[in-house]
Amino acid sequence: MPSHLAAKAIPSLLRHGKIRIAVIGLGRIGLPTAAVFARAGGMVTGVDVKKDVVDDTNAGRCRLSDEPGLADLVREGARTRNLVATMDAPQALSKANFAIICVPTPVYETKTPDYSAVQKASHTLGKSLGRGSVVIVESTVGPGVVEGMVGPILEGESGMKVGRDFGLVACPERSDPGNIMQNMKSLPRIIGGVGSSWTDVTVALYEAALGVKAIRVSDPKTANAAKLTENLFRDVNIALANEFALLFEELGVDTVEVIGACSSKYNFLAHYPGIGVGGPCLPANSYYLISEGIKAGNIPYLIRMAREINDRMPDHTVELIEEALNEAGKTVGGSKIAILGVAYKPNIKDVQLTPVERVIGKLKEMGARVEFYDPMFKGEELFGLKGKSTLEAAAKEADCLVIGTAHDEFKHLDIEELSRLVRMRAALVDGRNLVSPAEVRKVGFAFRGVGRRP
Ligand code: SAJ
Repeated sequence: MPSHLAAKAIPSLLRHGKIRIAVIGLGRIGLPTAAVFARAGGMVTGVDVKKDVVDDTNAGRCRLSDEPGLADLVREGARTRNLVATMDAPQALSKANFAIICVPTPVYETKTPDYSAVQKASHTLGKSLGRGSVVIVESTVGPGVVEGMVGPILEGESGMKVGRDFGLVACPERSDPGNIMQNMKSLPRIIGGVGSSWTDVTVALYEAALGVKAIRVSDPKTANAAKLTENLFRDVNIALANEFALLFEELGVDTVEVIGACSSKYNFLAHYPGIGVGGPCLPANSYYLISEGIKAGNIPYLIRMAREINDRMPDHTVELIEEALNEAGKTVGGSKIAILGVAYKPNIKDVQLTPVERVIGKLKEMGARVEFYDPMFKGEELFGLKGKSTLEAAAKEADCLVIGTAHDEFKHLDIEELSRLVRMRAALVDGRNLVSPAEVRKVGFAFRGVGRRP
């Protein structure tokens, strides 16, 4: 049975393999977390409901090929047996000093938070929770959800009391998908617990394992509020950039040129307009705060409006595609439209809530023959389409090229070569501010870009 560890003893206990850590959920956050704690000496048991993920981890294999540095760490963890994975949660959890919840928190169609995975993990954990252990929630949730939902479930299942018999702490993940290992080594973690002694041991654990000074905050809801604040700050600023883009297109002003000029001022933080905001985080996180706000009788208008603006951008991109094709003397219906990049952001293999999916769906509805090429999904089936294995194959005989993701491979497109591959006169629509409008027009394309001068 785990006992309440002293914070100052943590670094040496960790180094000497005396600390048992369970990580619930071995996805894009859980697997790197488990691997990093294992490297630091933790005896880590990863728990996942997917057998293939468990088997892969135990065999030292890692499918997150777009996370530099992770595969080596998983291999090392499996080789040393500091990292083992299981589907048998009670066995892993009953002996753990620390249990870290890293399960997804998407939103339902109704735009309300789906905390079902966190609830399920809390019920499972509560049944096996040992006195003196610490439950750490890394999943992103609304402020108050850890205290108000996770805590009561754990108490109900264990018969023990938060803060007296076991610890409950929020340490929301802050890692940038695609750069997670780098972030883990450099980004301070924000940690807030129910009761300072539990916060102490958690701060000691993360500082010892990650080697980065942690930021202590008063309680879990403050830690969760901080996580949402940094993500919603980004979402709202992207919405502002998108609003400028919609406006400047009408005024004949180039938004990218404007942002470039504004970036010369010390307190201007550049965000860019585009085809839309995707991923498991930004399109969902706002609704955690909106739902807590509504419960508290305060509706956050700006945050909600920002979501509406960002959610509008895929449709606006389809309007630009229609305009550009018309300028080329063609229509969407019957045209071959090649989408370059479907991932929700550059250089990662992830299409969760990607704005490109809605663009593809609308173009198909309008009768276009849609193809896509994405270096992260060569030849793979997505959105009812089979990805092309080369850029050239996708562009060949196309009536319109649409840039959906700013992958590195598209950073230096050979516009002249593309103009020879497509069925001229053709259109090129830039949804990620990647190409120079002048260069594209010079070789004969009809050009449109989000926020660019038409
Ligand atoms: N985007 C724009 N314009 C911009 C920046 C981004 O349209 O100026 C779009 C991207 O193309 C993408 C979406 O927004 O579709 C989200 O991009 P992102 O870079 O925010 O990537 P995420 O969602 O993978 O990661 C965010 C990060 N949050 C912040 O930077 C504040 C990451 O650090 C978080 O850990 C992550 O959310 C998370 O897990 O919450």
